[in-house]
Amino acid sequence: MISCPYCFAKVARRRIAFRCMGKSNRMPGCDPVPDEAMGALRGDATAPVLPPVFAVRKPGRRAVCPGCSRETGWRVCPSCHSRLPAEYCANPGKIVALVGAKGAGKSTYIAVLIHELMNRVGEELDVSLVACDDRTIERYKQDFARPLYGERTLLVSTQSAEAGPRDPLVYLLTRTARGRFRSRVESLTLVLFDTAGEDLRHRDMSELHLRYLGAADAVIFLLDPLGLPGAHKALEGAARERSGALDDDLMSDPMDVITRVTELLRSKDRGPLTVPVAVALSKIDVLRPAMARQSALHRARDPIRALDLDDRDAVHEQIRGLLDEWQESRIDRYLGQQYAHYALFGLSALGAIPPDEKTVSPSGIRPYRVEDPLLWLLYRFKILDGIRR
Ligand SMILES: Nc1nc2c(ncn2[C@@H]2O[C@H](COP(=O)(O)OP(=O)(O)OP(=O)(O)O)[C@@H](O)[C@H]2O)c(=O)[nH]1
Ligand SMILES: [Mg+2]
Ligand SMILES: [Zn+2]
Ligand SMILES: [Zn+2]
Repeated sequence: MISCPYCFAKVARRRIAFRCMGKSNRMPGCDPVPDEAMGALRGDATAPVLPPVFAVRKPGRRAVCPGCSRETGWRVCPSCHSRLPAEYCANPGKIVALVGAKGAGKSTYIAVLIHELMNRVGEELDVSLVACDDRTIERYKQDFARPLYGERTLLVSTQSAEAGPRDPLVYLLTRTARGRFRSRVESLTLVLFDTAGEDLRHRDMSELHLRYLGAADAVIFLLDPLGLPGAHKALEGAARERSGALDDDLMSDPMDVITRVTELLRSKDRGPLTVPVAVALSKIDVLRPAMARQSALHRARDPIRALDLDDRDAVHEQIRGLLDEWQESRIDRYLGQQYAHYALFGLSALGAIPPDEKTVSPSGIRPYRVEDPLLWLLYRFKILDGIRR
């Protein structure tokens, strides 16, 4: 069973479908037809016109089109007809749901996390990250990298999925684990879907979001300290001024998103939920330096090519302490009751408070501990070892 990374339908491997290659290079092939399933996913009024999709008895890598007898290797999801990347069919895929209130920093986090994995962190952990499809490359460039790293402007608020379809980012993550005697290569496909905070606040979340959460193998919650009233005193002056604006917006209550998403996950499960959840305080650069001094959070992680479990415990305890201090221990209590595996994190994607509403700090993007939640998830997925020292 795999989950389609585009429509999040569960697909049995024997139901993977194929699309005819169509006519090309004067080769005979089926004529293109309107693809209603694809049109429905994209929310377009007129369905795109593409060569037909067909099912086969035993889907392998290739199949012969019953219409034109031409061989094709274009595998698609039987529900939405999106192309399934070969790597996605071959490797276990993990769908990571990234959720949080509007403005919590989700899009910025994705932009910086991918950038870090492709550069510094990737090198440190011997991890390579490669986009599985062209749309991922295009989308990452256009919506994330170009504005943030190219133009040095902050990202715009993510549009509601109702306004138009948004494709997930699908990456193949490969890691070479160096053992004492031999090294082994492990791969998994990572599907990141950038939700709009706006879409998570409606009681009747869209069907796509429901399927998305239902298919999630892990959840990352981002909690904005600016949205936690108790955190006010701990904020840096500039951040304190700005956080006042959020108080009027009831929709920015971070706890709200957590309970809503948990209720949805619960519909399919009784007892503590087994899906691992990483709960991260985003934007920790807004906290006064005094807060962070002498703390676990302030120590940079040592590059050890594994998850440092002692460091993990220390950070978890420190965030728990902060929430407690801010009279937000209900968050931690609730998570403990609902989830069998949850872990608390603190991170900053930008590393500094933006000087205004539009631009990145002149000192540049200096992320801090952005990879921590993912490392913990890789550890839970058994791709990364955990060590105590
Ligand atoms: N200080 C600080 N501010 C941040 C950081 N990351 C994001 N922000 C601020 O938070 C704002 C919102 O960030 P986004 O990434 O767009 O938030 P989002 O969760 O994607 O919001 P929606 O798409 O509306 O749901 C940004 O414009 C920044 O001003 C950070 O690491 N530090
Ligand atoms: Mg966004
Ligand atoms: Zn699909
Ligand atoms: Zn054909």
